[in-house]
Amino acid sequence: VTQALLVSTKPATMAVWREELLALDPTLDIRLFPETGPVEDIAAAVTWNHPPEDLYRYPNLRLLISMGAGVDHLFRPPGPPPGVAVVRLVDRLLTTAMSEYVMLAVLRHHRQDAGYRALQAAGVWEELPAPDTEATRIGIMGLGNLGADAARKLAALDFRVAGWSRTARALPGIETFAGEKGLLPFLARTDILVCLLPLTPATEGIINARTLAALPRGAYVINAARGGHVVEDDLLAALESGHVAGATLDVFRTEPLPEGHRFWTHPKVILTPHAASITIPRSVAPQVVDNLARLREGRPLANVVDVTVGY
Ligand code: NDP
Ligand code: OXD
Repeated sequence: VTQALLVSTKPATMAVWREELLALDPTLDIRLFPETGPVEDIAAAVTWNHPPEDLYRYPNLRLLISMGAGVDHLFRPPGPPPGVAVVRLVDRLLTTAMSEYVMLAVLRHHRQDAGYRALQAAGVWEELPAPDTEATRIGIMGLGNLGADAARKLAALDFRVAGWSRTARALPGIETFAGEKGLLPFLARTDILVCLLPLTPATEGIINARTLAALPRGAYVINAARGGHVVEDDLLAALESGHVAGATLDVFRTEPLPEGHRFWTHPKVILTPHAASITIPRSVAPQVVDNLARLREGRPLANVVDVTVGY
């Protein structure tokens, strides 16, 4: 029987994926959406922001591979077809890039870059108060592949780092909090909040008026996870009142961020276009080919998503 792989993302990116996958396994039968051929042929799909209901058309689909670390795009209603396994990407380059993004945002805030740029623009020679690294408390929401790496690297810079996860985690040199019970104590000790959570029903809107109010006054917020984690009006209100000093945002409820959205021109917001960490097909193609071989040979899949919790 035919065991074809459906690839679906932006057209230009699909061609690159095909090339990288075929370079590793020339026997792969690859179909670029929407040119699927007979729907019965499709055994697996590697996708990004693919219309979720379309995946119900392939009666022999057994494996869904996210083209990113996040899988929320696969869980939009109606969600993945029942009985289809879901895997995601875990990649060293993706992790390194995310930690760089977080460190850049942390250091830019910590070293008062905006203040010094404004002084330079005004031609003013003046020093701002010296930052105290060991007294600066960073709190990372999500201690998974990305959060744990960022935590370790920020701790190596001598920041005081804590993390929050769903289940209890132990990481050397990092204070850890878990679950609903751990959330408010975690926020209360956090000067710089970093969100690296997956977007699930449990984390939707988790950065809201209640949680922002639990941060100390003058805290800074970095969201590089998903736009759905932030209640945008609540963050804007906290920036307005000065309770939150500023924010670095890579992800938004609507992407691209609509023209005229307040974040575009907000003096306390630094934004990037969902570019904190970009999947590089050449880097991740080996794990995709490996998972396809595991599927064919009936071996356990790698980087499996728990479809009952959505990450
Ligand atoms: P992981 O699945 O490895 O880690 C997720 C972490 O979040 C785990 O520590 C998990 O807890 C924790 N978590 C999940 N649900 C909850 C909850 N309800 N309460 C508290 N903690 C929770 O994911 P990654 O680190 O690989 O990626 C994280 C996210 O980053 C992705 O889902 C994606 O949305 C985003 N991302 C953004 C990119 C960008 O360019 N902006 C690029 C790549 C990813 P536990 O340890 O107990 O399981
Ligand atoms: C991802 C992303 O989840 O790019 O990998 O956002």
